[in-house]
Formats: sequence, structure tokens, C-alpha cells
Amino acid sequence: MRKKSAALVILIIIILLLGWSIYGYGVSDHESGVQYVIGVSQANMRETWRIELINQIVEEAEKYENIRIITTDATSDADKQAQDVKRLREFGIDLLIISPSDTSDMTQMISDVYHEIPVIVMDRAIEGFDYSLFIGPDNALIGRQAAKSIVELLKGEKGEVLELYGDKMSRQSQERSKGFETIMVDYPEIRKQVFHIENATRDQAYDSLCLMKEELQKVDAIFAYNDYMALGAYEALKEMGLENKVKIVGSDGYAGKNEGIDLVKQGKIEATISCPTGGREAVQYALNILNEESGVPKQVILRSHTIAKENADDYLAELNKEYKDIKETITVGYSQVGQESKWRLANTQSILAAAKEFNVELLFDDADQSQERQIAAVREFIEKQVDVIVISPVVEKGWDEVLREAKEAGIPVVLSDRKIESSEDDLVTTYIGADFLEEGRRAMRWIVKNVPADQEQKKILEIQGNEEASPTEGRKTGFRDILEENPLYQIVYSAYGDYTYEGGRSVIERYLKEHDWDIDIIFCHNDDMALGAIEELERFGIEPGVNVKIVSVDATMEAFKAMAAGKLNCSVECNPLLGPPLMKAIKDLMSGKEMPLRIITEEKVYDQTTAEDEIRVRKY
Ligand code: GYE
Repeated sequence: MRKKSAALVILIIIILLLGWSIYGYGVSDHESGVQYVIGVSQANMRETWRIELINQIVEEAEKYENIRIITTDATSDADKQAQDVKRLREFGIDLLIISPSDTSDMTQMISDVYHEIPVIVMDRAIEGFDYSLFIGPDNALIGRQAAKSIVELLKGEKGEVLELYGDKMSRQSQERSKGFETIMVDYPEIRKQVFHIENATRDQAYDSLCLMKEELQKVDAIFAYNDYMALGAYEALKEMGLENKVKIVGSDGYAGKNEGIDLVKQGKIEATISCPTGGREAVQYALNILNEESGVPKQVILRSHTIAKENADDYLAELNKEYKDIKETITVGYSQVGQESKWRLANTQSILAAAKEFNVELLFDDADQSQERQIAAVREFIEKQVDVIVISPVVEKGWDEVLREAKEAGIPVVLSDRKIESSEDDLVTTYIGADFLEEGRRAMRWIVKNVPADQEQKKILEIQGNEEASPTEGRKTGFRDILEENPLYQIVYSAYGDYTYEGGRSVIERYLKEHDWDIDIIFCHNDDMALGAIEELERFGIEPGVNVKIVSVDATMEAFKAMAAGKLNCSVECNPLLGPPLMKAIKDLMSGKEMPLRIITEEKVYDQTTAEDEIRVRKY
């Protein structure tokens, strides 16, 4: 009897404690002025970069009295991570930051949460775009940087390289390996072999290499996917007296005793490739989202650096430096593509307005779609020693020479809206703009869903933007990614319309001169060309939007009006309002903040079902 009553008393105490902890949590925080509760779901607290991520989030959150952080550790168990998220939701969190488990696809679980509260996904991108913001490194770039470092160590000659790879499931490792391969493929004399270290720990690397004494006699360099495996490898090599023969490159590049930077300074490894976690940025963007500030991007891709003995101290100084006071007036040289489309006019307007709002002195040059004019403008900006140069490059190629001149002049270059192709990873500081590949995919996904092929071939006419422009290349490729999966659709004619109204009109005119009309769908790389095509179709008595379905990109006001009139069927958004995020990035750059590699804007897909409502709220 006594035992029973003791057990009952203990049970009551547990229930009271549990009740207090949940209730008490709510009450005490409410009184302490906590405005937002942010849940952080971490896949495990075993991998160092995941521990570093949580540390950075907690450290940054401590600067803000109005937020409370609750962290969970799924101990590498995907089912537990789903349970953790469920419990965090039951706590009533206002926003979720999640670093997904590598071992399972969390897309659906994250999508369900995203439809109720904002979600920031860290490091490992999930399928699709059902989240508020993705922050992570460019793992392919990390692989390329590691490969360049090893090629330099081997002087580009022949050699044996051992890749110490994390577990096979890790998307981070897969992307690094692909990046590593894109460089190594140019050095056939440097042979490489991959070795999987299941949990990617220092001890497992040490134990594995101690069993490979014979193989290691032939190895000249090791790329370890984190600095802990790099240290384990070093210790094994030292045991065998091979530490001076085999060169090691690691990754993560954290500061602190026996972390990557310290290992470089001790001479145990030759270099480490930094892999920023984005923890600080996650807290800052979480506040932007919770405060409903405009201009929050869809993706922030973080920059990584190669840290070797010669730059380790400078890199540490950079990490620990205080942000500089921003100059009274920042001077920016901006080279704009031209005035070819309504999108461009809205883009220019946004840049000019934001420059005023951010008190930036803007030297603005309109290149009228001429790269030659743009290069001349950049040289003028260098001459005038502006603080920052911004280019919206009319085409992707032919920029290295003038960008090297800007680099030599010590002037950072930011790309706005369009991208370039460059053989060097460090000529551009940051890219702010859209994901053109995804825009092309969205256009074709809409077609598959809304223009069913029903067992008969659907013929597509494509009107492309200007040749060799990054949006043209991206949209063309992305559209074809999905087209290939749907063989009942076929592009039967494709031509350039240069993103202008007249360009779109003349493509239709030319097609009608050479063919009887037999097109089911027109895909235009922007609205202006779609509107020009619509005019020409009507001239020939072909009912746009009915006899032929028309899909375009940009989602400008004119497109919504055409959709509301039934003449255009869909427009994939490409946000031109880059002024605010661009000027914010420039201010951050001038204050000495580390700039992301890419800032990708948030975009949606619109069609006739919502056109009328959208017209009332569109800003451009
Ligand atoms: O789609 C088009 C403009 O570079 C994304 O250029 C921009 C494209 C946009 O002319 O309208």
C-alpha cells in the first residue's frame, strides 16, 4: 500500500513539474517581453558544422531581447527530427529554423510547416521552394576550391589523391565531390580515389588510415571533407612517418584550438576551405521575416575561402574585425542593360529610388544593350574611383579583363539581375537576382499541368531573349529540363526576340511567312515579347490565349492586364525590384561584412485565375 501511494505522489509531482515547465515557460516569457519564439531543429549535435551552426544562432539571438530560441537535437534520427518539429509547433513557435537530416527527404514535412509559419532551411536545400528562405554554402564551389588547392600543391603534375568523403547519403559531400571532380578532370595525371569515413569523425579517419599503410605510401595529397577527418588523417600519417610526404587539405575552417585555421597555422594541414554555417544570418533574416520587412530573398548562398598559412592570420583578423563605420556617402557606378522592356524600366526605377533612400551617390549608365558600352562605363567608374561597381551584364561572356582591372583598382563588383561566366571565382563579390533555370522549369511545369497533351503532340514555339544573356540561357535550359520529361510536347520553332515588344511581334510575323499556323503553345522569355506576339496573332485572326496558349516570364502589370483579358495564360514572376536588397548589400559590403556569394529573389507563378486580384496590388 505504501509503495502505491509513494508512486502516486511521484507521478503527481512529475505531472505538476511538466505542467509548470510548459505553462511556466509561456507565462514567464510573455512577462519578460519576449515577442518571438524561434524553434531550431538540428539533425544532430555530433557533426562539428552543426554544433557551430547552433552556437552561432544562440550567440546572435542573445543580442535581441525580444526573441527566445528553443533548440532540439534529432541525434541523426530523421523520425525524431519530425517529432522535434511537431513538439516545437506545440510550443507555439513563431518561426522554424531547420538544418535537415541528410538521411531522409524532409521536403513534405517542411512544406506542411511552411504553410502555417515561416521556415528557414539551413545548409541542405530540400526539393522545391516550399520554405521562406534557404541559407547555405555553395558546396560545389568548396569542392572546386579544394581541388585548385591540391593541384597547386602537386604543381599540376601527376600524383595520387585520396578523397576522405563523409557518408554517402550526405548531399553536402555529394555536391563537394562533384565540384572537386570538375577541376580534377582537367588533370588526368592526378589520379584520385574516394574513401568513405562513415560518420566523418577524426577518430574514424585515424583508425581507417592506420589500416592503409601500404596504400598511403603511394598517396601524395588528401582532401578531407572536414577538418576533423583532416586532423585524424594527419595523426595517422605522423604515426607512419609520412606527415611530410602527404599534403592535406580540409574543410570547415573554424577558428579555435585544433580547428581548421589552427591546424593550418600549426602546419598539420596545408589549407582548409571555409564552410560558413549562416547561423548569424539566419537570426537576422528571421527577424526581418517576423517583422514583415520587404526584400527578404529566397536563397542566400554563402561565400567560402581557401585559408592557407600565408593568409590564415589575415582571415582570422577579418573574422574578428569590428564593422567599419560606413562612409557618409557611398559612390556607386551602375551599368544598366538598357530600356528594352517594362521589366527593365521597373528595375531601373527601383535602383534609382533605393539609391536615394540609402543615401548612395549613383553614377548611372544605360548601355542600350551594348556590352562594349558597358565595359567602357566600368572603366570610367574605375577612373573615378567609385566605392562599388554594379553591373547588369547584357551578356554572360567577355568580362574577365575589365573585372580584373576593377579588382586591381581595389573596387568590388556586384552583379545585379544578370550573371556572367568567368574562369575565376573571385572577380565578383556578390550576385543579386533570380534563379533563371527555375523560371524556365516553372513555365513548362505550368504548361504540363494546364495544357494537357491528351495523347496528341503539342507544338511549342519559343521566343527567346537576347542571345548569350544569362536569363535567356537559364530559361531555355530550365524549360527543356521539364520538356524532356514530357515527350508529348515539342519545340518546333525557336528564335531570338531580344526581350523587346517588336522582337516578339517580328518572330510571329516571320513564322507566319514561312509556315501555316500549327502552334499550340508559345513560350516567351519575357512579357514584352509575349505582348508583341499577341498583337501579330490578332492581326492574323488567331485568338491569343484561346487558339494558342501563351506563357511568358516577368509578371509585369501589362501581363496581368493581358491575362485578365484572356490573351495571355501564364506569367512566371521575375522580380525587378532589386533596389532595396542591392543597396542593403552595398551598405553591408562597405561596413566590412562578409558578403554572400548569391542572393536569390523570391518569385511566384501567376495565371488567369488570380490576374484580376493581383492587378490591384502589383507594384510594377
Ligand atoms: O526578364 C527582361 C529584361 O534580365 C531578368 O531582362 C532580366 C530580363 C527580363 O529585358 O524583361
